[in-house]
Amino acid sequence: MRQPFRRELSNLIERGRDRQLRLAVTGLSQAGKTAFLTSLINQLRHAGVEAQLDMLPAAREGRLLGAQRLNQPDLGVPRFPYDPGMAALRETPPRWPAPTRGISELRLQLRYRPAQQGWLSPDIAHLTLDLFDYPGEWLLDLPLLQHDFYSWSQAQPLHTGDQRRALFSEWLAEVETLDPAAEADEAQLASLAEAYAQGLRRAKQAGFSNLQPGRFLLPGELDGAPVLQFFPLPQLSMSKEALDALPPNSLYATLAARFRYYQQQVVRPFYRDHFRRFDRQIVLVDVLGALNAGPERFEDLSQALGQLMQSFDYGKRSLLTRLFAPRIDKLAIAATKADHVTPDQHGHVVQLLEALLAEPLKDLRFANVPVKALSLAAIRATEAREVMHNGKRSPALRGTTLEGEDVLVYPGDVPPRLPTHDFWHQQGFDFPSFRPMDTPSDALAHIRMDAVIDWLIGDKLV
Ligand SMILES: Nc1nc2c(ncn2[C@@H]2O[C@H](COP(=O)(O)OP(=O)(O)O)[C@@H](O)[C@H]2O)c(=O)[nH]1
Ligand SMILES: [Mg+2]
Repeated sequence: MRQPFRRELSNLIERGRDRQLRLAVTGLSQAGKTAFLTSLINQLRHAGVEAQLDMLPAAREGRLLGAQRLNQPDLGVPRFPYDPGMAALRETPPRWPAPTRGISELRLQLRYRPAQQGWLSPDIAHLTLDLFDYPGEWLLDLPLLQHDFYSWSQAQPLHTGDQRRALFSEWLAEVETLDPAAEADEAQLASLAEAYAQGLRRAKQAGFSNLQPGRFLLPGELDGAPVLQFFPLPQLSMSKEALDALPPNSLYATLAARFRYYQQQVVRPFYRDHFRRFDRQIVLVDVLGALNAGPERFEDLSQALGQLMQSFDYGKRSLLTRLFAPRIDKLAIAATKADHVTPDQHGHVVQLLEALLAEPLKDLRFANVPVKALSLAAIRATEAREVMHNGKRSPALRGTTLEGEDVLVYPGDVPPRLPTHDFWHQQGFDFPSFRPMDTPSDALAHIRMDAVIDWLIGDKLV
């Protein structure tokens, strides 16, 4: 075959099989997933005209023509509420998109002009992007699939950290008097399960992340169902063998059976239907929020993310593995809400993110999966300014707080490493939550959405 022809043909095959991309937007509750998806859709829809996407070559070169919503493949799942989210952002005063309470999907078709025009390549090509959104609380159920009831009970961080232990103290005191071999008392199980759920809700309120089971926080359609009436048994004094041999009506066996049911009937279908098949992934982390919340919660977030990333299948893929065993072959990890700090701190934010995810990053590097770490603001709520301070220029942020107060602040220095004891005690970190800015143009203001879009899908738009 002649060289040019062969190249054309291989381009064509390449495009043909990569027309579709499933992007996993992962992050714990409040990480910024819904804001990210809203901004992603918004930027791509306005790519040709108003969106500021200079870091994305297809947009910069004017080849990205825009994006259209298509009917999604799964008719049983609600559509991602993009229009309501945009409407909230355009209200006076603007509001953040409403928190996610269930699963939703969106299929976006991008139209672009291939960079190299040849007699075999089409004038206009398409890339279909499948996106879905879900409550972050449910994501932490994925690590629960790797456990049985015994190991799960032991893995729950109920005794680590003073603040966390305090939130569960009453429940712990009662659970520690239970005899695993005693006959299960339904009413007692129901009330202890409710008390455990309350502990999880309080811990969530207090900013903790590593909270399982996720449906206890946001039950969805399972509200009040007996499948949610279990809890871990910490500090078991009997051996696993002895526990496994207990009769089915014993307390231990009853809780273990409910745990298995939850795993098989709630978590596994969620994983199978939504998390098994992904091509690319972005992990969103509210690093700055964790820094604001203090050392115990910062460590808790690190634990939760480490566990979580073991639930995904990473690795290079060939045409065959793509067809039969899809894998995530490229990944971005992003510190969200970067507009909470001044631009000179963004480098440190990324270093801190890398330190927080050091363990999972090591595994990814070992698996030879390309990963990019960056900081971004999906929907920028502040403007970077400079103020004169003691005769020197220094950076500052201007924004409006959620309460409607206009402020000019310097939120603090971000440590480039995991914060030390001294950092927490001397320096700390403090910033307000901002209200979104008015959006005069169609495209939302952002920080580095273009860089992240380029990393995640740019290679498919050539
Ligand atoms: N300043 C700022 N705040 C953000 C940004 N993205 C999200 N937030 C804030 O974080 C909250 C949670 O975001 P959301 O997308 O709902 O998180 P999710 O739970 O992961 O879907 C929002 O209500 C905003 O207050 C951002 O880019 N900039
Ligand atoms: Mg959400």
